[in-house]
Amino acid sequence: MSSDSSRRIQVPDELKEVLLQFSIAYLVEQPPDLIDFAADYFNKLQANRPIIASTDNGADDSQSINSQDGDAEPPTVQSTRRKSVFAEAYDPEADDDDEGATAIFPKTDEQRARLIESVKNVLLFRSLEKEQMNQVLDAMFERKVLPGDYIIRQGDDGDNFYVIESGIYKVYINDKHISTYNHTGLFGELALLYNMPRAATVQAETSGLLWAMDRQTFRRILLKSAFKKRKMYEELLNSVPMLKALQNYERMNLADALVSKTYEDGEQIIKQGDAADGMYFIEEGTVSVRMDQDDTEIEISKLGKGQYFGELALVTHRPRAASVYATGGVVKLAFLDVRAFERLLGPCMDIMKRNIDDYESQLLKIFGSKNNITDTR
Ligand code: 1OR
Ligand code: 1OR
Repeated sequence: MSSDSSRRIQVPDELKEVLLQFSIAYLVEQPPDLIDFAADYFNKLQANRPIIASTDNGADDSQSINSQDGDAEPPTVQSTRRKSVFAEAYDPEADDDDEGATAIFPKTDEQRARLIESVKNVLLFRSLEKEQMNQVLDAMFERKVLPGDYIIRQGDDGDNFYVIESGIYKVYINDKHISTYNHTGLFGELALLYNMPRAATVQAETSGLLWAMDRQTFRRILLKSAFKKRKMYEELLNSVPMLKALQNYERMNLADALVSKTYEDGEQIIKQGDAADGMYFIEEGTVSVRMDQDDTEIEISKLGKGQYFGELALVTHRPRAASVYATGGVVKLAFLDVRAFERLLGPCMDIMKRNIDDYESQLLKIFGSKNNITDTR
């Protein structure tokens, strides 16, 4: 969604989100004085910001570290419920878009393959379960555009949202060119997301191909599932002491990025020596951490609900230091892939590193020698 000059600078997602929401509020309300409006807007935003971390009992870092010890009690779920940021923008209970069946647009294999390629990098889709993803693919339809075509006009009601397969599209607000999409990206989500008139005009500069999804499907599948997911992971994320280092908004982004995985009793989750693709939070059940030692494996730790593992290899960029198995029944995990880990868990890095120092000293105790689990050279 960037113009040539803005593409060189990395804009943090949080900044984009806040500024976009502010811009929309400004555009919709059209107040006489921008600065007065901005001062008021951001004061309100600050006043309504959910209270986090510091008032919670036992939220200090030393407890976070101890809670990862095999013998420690799993941390309790906090009683102070934080309101999800998302809930303020969207309330699925109040959403009456739930009636009727979802449209299905039949596609050839070739079309479907192109569509999958186009939506591959859409963040909004990445966290969908397989079944929902198939619903989304079924519900999207192709739209060919010609140079000069208006796809969206500012002020209109929102009908569809679009993922770009090809073509160049220019975005105008009040007839002023503000950005350009170059053969990739998506647009038209704001009006559907916030139930507002179109915030901008989008016009095709070249011929191209878009994949569209109607408002109802968008809200039903994407919004509802994102909302449910945030609700579902809210408890887990609030129960992981390390994540208290995150802002509420950051924790919600984390919820969006998590993927649920289930393992049967005895099943291997991580294999020592493998390359790492992500880390895990334990939603339910217990896992056993084991290390190879003279042709056998010995258990070095047991972890339970609210604890995490698999972070070590991501932090040190080394192979997995240990194997991890589901024990004592079904284990439910929330998986965070390495890209999301790097994008979202920066604020927790210090705590994770201290915890890793703790592994080192345990290692020394158990094996009597330094096994170099964290040496990154
Ligand atoms: P929509 O449903 O409102 C117009 O229809 C679409 O243009 C909008 O969703 C976005 O997907 C897309 N502000 C608002 N809408 C934008 C912007 C934008 N850029 C792209 N769209 N910007 C803020 C300008 C003050 C530009 C941000 C780089
Ligand atoms: P990983 O990505 O290396 C295996 O994959 C995971 O097991 C590892 O991340 C940690 O999250 C987890 N030493 C090394 N890894 C451990 C340990 C551990 N405990 C859990 N993991 N020690 C146990 C300390 C109580 C020290 C070794 C004796």
